[in-house]
Amino acid sequence: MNRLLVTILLSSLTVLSAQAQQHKLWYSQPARHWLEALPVGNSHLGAMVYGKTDVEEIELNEETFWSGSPHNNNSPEAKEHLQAVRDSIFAGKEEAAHAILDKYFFKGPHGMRFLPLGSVKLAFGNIPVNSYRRELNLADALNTTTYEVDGVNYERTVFASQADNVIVIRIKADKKNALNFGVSYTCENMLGGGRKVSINEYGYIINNVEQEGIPGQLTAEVRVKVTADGKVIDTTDSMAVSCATTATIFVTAATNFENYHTLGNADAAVVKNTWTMASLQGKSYEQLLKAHLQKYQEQYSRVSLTLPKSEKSALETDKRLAAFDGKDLDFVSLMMQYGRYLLISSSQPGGQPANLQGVWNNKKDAPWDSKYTININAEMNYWPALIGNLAETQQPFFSMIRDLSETGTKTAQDMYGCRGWVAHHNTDLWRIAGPVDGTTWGMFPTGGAWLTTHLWQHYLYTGDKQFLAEYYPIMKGAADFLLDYMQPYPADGYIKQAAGWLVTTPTVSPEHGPVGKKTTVTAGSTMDNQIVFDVLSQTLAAAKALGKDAQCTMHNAQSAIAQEGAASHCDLCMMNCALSKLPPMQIGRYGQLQEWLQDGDDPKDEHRHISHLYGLYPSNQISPYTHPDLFTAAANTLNQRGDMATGWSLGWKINFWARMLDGNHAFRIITNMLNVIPYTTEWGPRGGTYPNLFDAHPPFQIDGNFGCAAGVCEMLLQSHDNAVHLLPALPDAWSEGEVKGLQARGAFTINMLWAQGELQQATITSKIGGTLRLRSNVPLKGNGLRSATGGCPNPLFASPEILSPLHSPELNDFQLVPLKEVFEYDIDTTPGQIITVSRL
Ligand code: FUC
Repeated sequence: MNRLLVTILLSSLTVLSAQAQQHKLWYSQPARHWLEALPVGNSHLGAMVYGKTDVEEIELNEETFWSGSPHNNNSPEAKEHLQAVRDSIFAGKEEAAHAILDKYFFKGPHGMRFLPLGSVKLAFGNIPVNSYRRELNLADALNTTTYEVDGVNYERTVFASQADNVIVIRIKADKKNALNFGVSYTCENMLGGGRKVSINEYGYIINNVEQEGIPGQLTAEVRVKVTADGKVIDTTDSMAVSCATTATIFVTAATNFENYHTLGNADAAVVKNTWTMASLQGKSYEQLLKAHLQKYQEQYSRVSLTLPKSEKSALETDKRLAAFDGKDLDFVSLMMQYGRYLLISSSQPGGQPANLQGVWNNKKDAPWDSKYTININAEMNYWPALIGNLAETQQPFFSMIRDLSETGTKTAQDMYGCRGWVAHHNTDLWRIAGPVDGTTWGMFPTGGAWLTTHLWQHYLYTGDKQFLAEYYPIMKGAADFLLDYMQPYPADGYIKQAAGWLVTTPTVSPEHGPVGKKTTVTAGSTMDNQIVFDVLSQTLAAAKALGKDAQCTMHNAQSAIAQEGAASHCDLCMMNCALSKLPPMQIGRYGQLQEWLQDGDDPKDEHRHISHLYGLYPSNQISPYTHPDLFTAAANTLNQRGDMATGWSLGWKINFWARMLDGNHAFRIITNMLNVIPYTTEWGPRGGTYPNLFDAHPPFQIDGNFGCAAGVCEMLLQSHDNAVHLLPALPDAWSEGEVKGLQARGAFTINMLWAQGELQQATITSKIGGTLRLRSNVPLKGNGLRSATGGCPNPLFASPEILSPLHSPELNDFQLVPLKEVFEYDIDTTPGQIITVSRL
């Protein structure tokens, strides 16, 4: 391309770049509904701000305020019926197995629920206002409401500080003494009224509730303190500000939760809040704001994405969403950054992981209890964390995995007599690991195993061996469970070609069953086989990286096949042996990747769970370069399932199409997701986006936001398949743009600039050194760059060898998906080195 043209394009991008950092959600009306209100949070606390001018409402959450108390939900009757279940499944009598499972395996409660924690209300009186605007600025995590009344301009700023664990509400008038309003707090389960703690400071005690026989034993306290430069009058349980010019309200909350098995005394919350409020003493508003900005921006500003705007970009956010026509590309980068904003705001070290609604829920009975669904949803929450340069947001998730490895050890023993640990398709604050809801959904013994793959991915992105050593026992515990739980498919079983394969059973392919069966219960679903492959091969690779593979000490796996193959009698040997006996992936009669051992897929079925493509994303078992047949089968499955779905399923499909290296299709799914769903639509089959840009399943479920954010990143950068692939799935419509700060496996930070649909320049920072293999759709030049030869030189982004797939004998016409030409280069790097490559 002409050098002058490139220079012009690049300088126009610089102008855009400054604007891109201005990502805001804004509206010219107060929120009428929670799904129009704007979220702020610091992981511990969440708040939804309505921006009302008569009675402002700030709805609160505290991340540990759930129903119930410590308990487990393991069925003591499961073990004695396990063999009967397995026998029925192998005999093709899955419905009979289903009945036994429902009767004996689902005895405990079905998980507790995440509870709302009331509202702070600010009463200003019912006066008409002018020049109204409310906004959430993603660059600084500040929510601002401004308006004018009788010539006085009012400004409210709300933020949730990570630095000080407090929600700060600052109200200012631009005329002296013009500020008059009342402050109160309400919550349904509040015990009595407020208690005056100190001057202009009240504490409100709220008890949690019992659920399914598990007594409520949590006590929360919400603390509200008001300061103002006018008068503050405090009555019995509320306060009023009068004749002020500036007022600041501080809100914090805590419970007596210590961890999943221990609660503090009932006054523990009061003690925590007193400590928080005391730590604010002597700090000015400006200091608090500065500390908030420092902590927040350090994470948020690591990544920027600049895509062109259109005339629609200037519309207020709900109208902009409704008008989305595929040209306002800045809206795509807004959605990506909103996902990062929501993750920063709902998941920080020391806190709880983001649940189905992050940390925001105003319903007494939230959909699916707003808990952790670990057959896709909780995992999806963390997809943007590594690639989107927010690795520390995973810490609460990793703590939950550690907790589950403890509770799940008992579940594995009590329910199945297996070593290691198991978790099924759901968990909650109390880290239940037994199955819930019934066989159709809950009989998923690989939920915990799936979680551990995130530990390995963290290692691949960082190369952090200390981290790997710390979590290795948890990975191995998941592998040990699988070794014991899996069974050899019997020679007289009803699926003939499966004889001898090592399979999980009972299990499900999440929430979906094959044609001709009235149940989801099965053996060796494709997703399970892929998860087992990952967990065993990742544990083996971790043992190798940590130098543990020389040890051969244990040889007590229960499963017959493992024993039979365990010639050298150690767990790692058994893992190797088990890997060779897993069912291979199979390509069925419609050219699809089979979801089950049998060819039971319906090409007209548009079910939201596409579990068998776990191997395509998030895993890396389906490569266009090493297995073009599987890659084609995955494309066929995706096309058969269609482009519409619930919110989270759309989020997954963006990532799937990115992995299919088809940016145009991925963008089509994003466009489908940017379909406005009115706040009145609480339930429905078709996903989209609510006016406050929360993902609509519907109902609101935050995983779609995170899936979308991860998907946009995955379209721009991939590093799972033997190379760091620059711009692997750029849509034709995104012809120019710039991204900074994305992370690749191997601990590389990548900045890229593109124009006319082609990469122009990439700047790569190597954090830990190592050989970088670059893959690009255009030829590249740069110092030290040489044409790639041989296998992937960097084990951190090398893909594993999988078993060769089997093809259905009925499949005749199978056209491989054509691939674009790619260019590959190697370059050796040292820690801290910055490399610049450009288009040749
Ligand atoms: C799974 C999904 C549902 C929903 C729920 C929280 O069960 O099938 O669509 O997302 O989790």
